Amino acid sequence: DGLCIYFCGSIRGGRGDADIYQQLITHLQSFGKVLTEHVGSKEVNEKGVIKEDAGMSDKEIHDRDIMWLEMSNVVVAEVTTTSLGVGYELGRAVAMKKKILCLFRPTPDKRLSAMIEGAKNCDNFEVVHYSDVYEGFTAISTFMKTL
Ligand code: 6IA
Repeated sequence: DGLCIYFCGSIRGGRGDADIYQQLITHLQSFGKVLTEHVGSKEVNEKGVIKEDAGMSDKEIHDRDIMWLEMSNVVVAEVTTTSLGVGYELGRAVAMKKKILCLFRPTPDKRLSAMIEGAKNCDNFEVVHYSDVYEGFTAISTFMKTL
């Protein structure tokens, strides 16, 4: 149907979880259109873009992403790899009153920012801790049913 999904994941913050982003994006595509498919792309590393988006200035990237965020009905963020851009997108999405799901894979030496963990509420900001991508799929499916 016409559901627009904005997926957030680290780019310049580090591409260590890019494979997970790609799998979560593929799962999200069964619920609607993912506007930010490139976040999972193997063509993107923290230095830049090999193919797609090449030639876009940072201002063009920012303005297009904010436009997509405004168009979206739901925001799903993988927040395990710390990213300023993802944190910024989440803050903007809260201000736009979007429905938000954050997915975090805890490890003994890593805790999620209090500004994300603590933004959790019963209404439109959900934080789910998960351990493997299949649990991530389940969290997404459960969240999508609440829309
Ligand atoms: O601070 P980060 O780069 O980790 O921010 C990542 C977040 O910002 C993602 O959720 C994206 O939605 C957005 N973002 C950051 N860079 C880009 C980009 N190209 N294209 C689209 N969205 C982006 C930048 C490529 C660059 C590495 C040259």
